[in-house]
Amino acid sequence: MSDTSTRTHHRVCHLCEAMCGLLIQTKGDKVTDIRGDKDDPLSRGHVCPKAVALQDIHEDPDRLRKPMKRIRSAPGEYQHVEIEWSEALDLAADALASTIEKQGVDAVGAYFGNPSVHNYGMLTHQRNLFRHIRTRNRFSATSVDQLPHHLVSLWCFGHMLLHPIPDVDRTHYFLMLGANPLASNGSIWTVPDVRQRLKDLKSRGGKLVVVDPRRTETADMASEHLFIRPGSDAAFLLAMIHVLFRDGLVAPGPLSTFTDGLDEVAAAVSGLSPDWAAPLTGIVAEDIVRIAHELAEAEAGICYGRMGVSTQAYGALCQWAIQVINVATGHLDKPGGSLFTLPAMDQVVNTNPGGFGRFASRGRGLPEFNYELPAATMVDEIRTEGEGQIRLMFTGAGNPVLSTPNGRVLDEAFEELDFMISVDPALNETTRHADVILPPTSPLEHDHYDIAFHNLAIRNTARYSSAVFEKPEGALHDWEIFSELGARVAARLNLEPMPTYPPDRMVDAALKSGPYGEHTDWQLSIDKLKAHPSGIDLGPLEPSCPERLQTPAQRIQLAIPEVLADIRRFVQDGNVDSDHYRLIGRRHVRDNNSWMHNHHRLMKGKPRCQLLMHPDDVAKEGWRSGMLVTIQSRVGAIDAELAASDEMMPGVVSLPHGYGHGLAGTRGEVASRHAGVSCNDITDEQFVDQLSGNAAVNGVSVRLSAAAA
Ligand SMILES: Nc1nc2c(c(=O)[nH]1)N[C@H]1C(S)=C(S)[C@@H](COP(=O)(O)OP(=O)(O)OC[C@H]3O[C@@H](n4cnc5c(=O)[nH]c(N)nc54)[C@H](O)[C@@H]3O)O[C@H]1N2
Ligand SMILES: Nc1nc2c(c(=O)[nH]1)N[C@H]1C(S)=C(S)[C@@H](COP(=O)(O)OP(=O)(O)OC[C@H]3O[C@@H](n4cnc5c(=O)[nH]c(N)nc54)[C@H](O)[C@@H]3O)O[C@H]1N2
Ligand code: SF4
Ligand SMILES: [Mo]
Repeated sequence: MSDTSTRTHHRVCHLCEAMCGLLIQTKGDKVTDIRGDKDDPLSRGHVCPKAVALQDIHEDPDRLRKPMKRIRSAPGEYQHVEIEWSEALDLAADALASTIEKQGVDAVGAYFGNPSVHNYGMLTHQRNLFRHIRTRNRFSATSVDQLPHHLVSLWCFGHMLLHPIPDVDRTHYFLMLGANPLASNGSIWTVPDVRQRLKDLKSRGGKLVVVDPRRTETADMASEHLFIRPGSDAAFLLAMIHVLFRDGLVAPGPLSTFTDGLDEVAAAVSGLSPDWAAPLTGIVAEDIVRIAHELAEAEAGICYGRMGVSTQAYGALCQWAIQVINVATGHLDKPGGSLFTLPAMDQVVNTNPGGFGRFASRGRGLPEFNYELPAATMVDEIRTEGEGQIRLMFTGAGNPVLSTPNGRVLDEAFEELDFMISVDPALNETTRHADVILPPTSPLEHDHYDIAFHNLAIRNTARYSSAVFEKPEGALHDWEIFSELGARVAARLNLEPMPTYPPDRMVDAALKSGPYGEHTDWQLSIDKLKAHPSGIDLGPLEPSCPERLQTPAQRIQLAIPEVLADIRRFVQDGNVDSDHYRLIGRRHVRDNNSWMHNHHRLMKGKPRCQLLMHPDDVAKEGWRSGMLVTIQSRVGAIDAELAASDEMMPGVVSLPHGYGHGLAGTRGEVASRHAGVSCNDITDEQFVDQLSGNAAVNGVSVRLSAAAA
């Protein structure tokens, strides 16, 4: 007889970076309630509206439960049919092995999406397959997102994962650019209940200043909001640095004993005054001077920038300038400033520091980072003939057709491949091209430890979640799919297979040997975390430099030659073209990139896939809200419904990404009723941050016209 008792499970929400603690109530095999866990030392009971989607994902009738094989149903027409696991794994392994044998390892391309970082089995076990496939054609969502952060952390602090984390609970002044944590719940900054924390900052007399081309939900609650012309943040930040030097505000304090390069930085910005920056940014010189003074003079202050300043034409330059400001003002490595974490499973010690530019892409010569090429050039590597051309594509937890620039062309290119394999629970815009889809268990059917995001959290805590439901018979976890496939490929290529341990055993070993492990009073282990299911508080972030730095001499390096050269590129470029509109993105608290539009509870309410435009611009064009406009870029055109909004900076329009559902061969009943259009059909794969290769999905130059009836 099946178990119908009511139980309460402790669980971490893995959907975004905030890692909220949950209490999930179940009766038999049904979820009956999901709420915040007040005893979680990090999230203190907070949840956002997406938490309930854990149930919706689990129960989604469109979620794949068995592997799918694509068959031709008529000339040019395909359909996916269910097959058994053994057949699916053999099919995938045969294709991988024969591609490698016939065309070489670089003929295999791989793309990993954002949820792969939220899934600990995927993080630990990708290697079980890819150690046999050391292809140069690796891509991921990193290069449509936070690549500039990694590059700057590698250059300045010596490790791509050593990111300064805003200590919001103890700060007095917070300068935030290109981030909207009230919608995103924070990024490269694990900060559950960010709204309350920002409110608290204001009520203790502190100041929040938001710089964004849109008056976002976060800007709305800020002490001050400044519109900035998309893509011009580098001018604002460089002029701030100029003011710090000019007005004698540079005071690194204890950092000065282990910081190199401030003099070179001073020389590089000597001509870049606020008067130079004002016409580029749209921010008056007096404001730039005042904000530089306010931040420098604050007892503890933060300069932080995220997506909006990372996925733009000068993303790496912006992220570098932000860290220069934190160092120059002495706010780095100080309570109330930005500090490095010391997580229980320390990725900075456990992973390689990263590397840059060791090889370049064949097609466009874009640099690798951490053995990955920029996603913006994936299509070139599929289409450029010759040695190293991708013939087989592997995707894991990604939807690049909707999430990478010029996705429409990528959609076509996937159809030109010899073979495609996707590890994904969805039959979506990307996986519809796959010859084999391998769907993992649902999140509630496996355990979880957040390997990635404890490294980015505002407090050091540790929390392990057991599976809520047992794994259905015959199903495989993500990590098992990688192990099974790895073993099969190894057998076919006569290679040594990798030994397989479940991820909890790997995490257990890392916890025991980590900074709170066996040699400390904490004695952290998986067993200890199981005995504390709401998590263990390991304390606030502490100053940790220079010891924490991973640069060869444990010194902060600011004079990065590549960046100094990029300043000259920026100054020459100027980045003003006033007769076009600039397109930027937008997130909503009930969206999660492209993959959570199939859940009714998240899709209720006003339509979201609208083009926001300032009312003066709407009037100038002689248009009105509700009409369809055509948005045309270099690569293509889409039509979207117009909505006038004084949230927008004049000259700038905003459309969310992740829409464009309902394509032939996909499965998603609710999503196709809220299909929308994909803004990445018009973002430009040639428009990248030239320094890092990161896609510039913000600040795209577009022309608008009334759509034909
Ligand atoms: N224009 C524009 N484009 C953008 C952005 C933007 O702001 N504007 N944002 C960019 C950013 S920050 C990111 S991170 C990328 C995201 O880009 P991607 O990661 O490529 O896309 P997602 O929409 O997150 O797709 C996630 C996929 O993972 C699957 N999935 C979910 N959970 C699991 C799991 O546990 N296991 C497996 N195997 N699969 C799973 C889902 O079904 C879905 O197919 O998009 C980028 N693209
Ligand atoms: N609800 C929800 N939460 C999410 C996600 C989601 O899709 N939905 N995605 C998750 C992921 S993968 C990520 S990476 C994070 C992202 O987290 P955030 O970076 O906080 O995300 P956004 O809301 O995209 O904020 C980017 C902001 O940059 C602004 N912007 C655009 N161009 C420019 C510019 O040129 N200069 C400046 N200064 N600002 C600019 C935009 O108006 C926007 O407000 O969110 C995560 N959380
Ligand atoms: S903020 Fe929402 S989506 Fe993010 S972890 Fe918390 S409940 Fe989950
Ligand atoms: Mo992201």
